[in-house]
Amino acid sequence: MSRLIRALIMGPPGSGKGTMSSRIVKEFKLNHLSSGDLLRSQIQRQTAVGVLAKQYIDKGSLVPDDVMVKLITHELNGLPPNWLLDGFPRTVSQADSLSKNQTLDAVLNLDVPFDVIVQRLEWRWIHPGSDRVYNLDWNPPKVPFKDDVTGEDLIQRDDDKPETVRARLEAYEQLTKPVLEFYRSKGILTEFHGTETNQIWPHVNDFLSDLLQHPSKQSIE
Ligand code: G5P
Ligand code: MG
Repeated sequence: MSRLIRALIMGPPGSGKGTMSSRIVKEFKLNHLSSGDLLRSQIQRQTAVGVLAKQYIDKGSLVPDDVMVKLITHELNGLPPNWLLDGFPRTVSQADSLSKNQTLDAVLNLDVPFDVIVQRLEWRWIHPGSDRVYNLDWNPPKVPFKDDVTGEDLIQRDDDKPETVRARLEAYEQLTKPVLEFYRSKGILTEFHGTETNQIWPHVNDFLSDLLQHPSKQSIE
């Protein structure tokens, strides 16, 4: 499996992008870059980008395009060309900028209904040091509220409050859904429908295995 893949994973907040990404990364040895994890690390370190981003994230709004494009471009330039990008692009303008700088092999969209998402986010706890994701109901930590690997405390994300989740879903509907159309029109979008990560994962696995064996199937400059 020597071919390099540059792929995006998309889907509404809470659709399981992070959970699916860890499975993909493990199976296909891709570098995972999550825009949300990156922003939370900037917030934790109180950088200028982090201070600015927090004002938007806490309201459930998107961080301005110019800030995001600069941040992600810088990170991607430092990665080998074998990555899975999660949470970027989230606007058509971001998608446009990305297409000027990078070639993409695949865009995967997790089409999970909104009604199953809200409950999931209420029950999500994360390990801030590693961004490992748990769910009290679905994949609980071995010891309650402690990270399985380090034993450190888990926390809840500030933007997982129900009113902020509603704002995030609205931002998704208005600004991010058009990005799906952007990639659909380029013939590079593959959709995965379902309500459970375990149910969607075998299809994602088959799709990426197939892409690795038939590299010329898709890809846009
Ligand atoms: P993020 O961090 O990118 P979102 O809103 O896109 O945030 P989020 O919340 O990280 O996405 P996810 O990664 O799609 O969700 O989902 P996940 O964490 O894997 O799973 C959610 C929960 O469900 C977990 O508890 C998991 O265990 C559980 N789960 C998974 N599968 C199942 C299942 O099958 N069943 C059950 N029952 N549970 C399951 O972005 C955060 C903010 O940063 C800014 C924005 O303000 C954004 O709101 N931002 C940007 N702003 C502008 N442009 C960009 N490109 C930006 N990127 C980030
Ligand atoms: Mg995530």
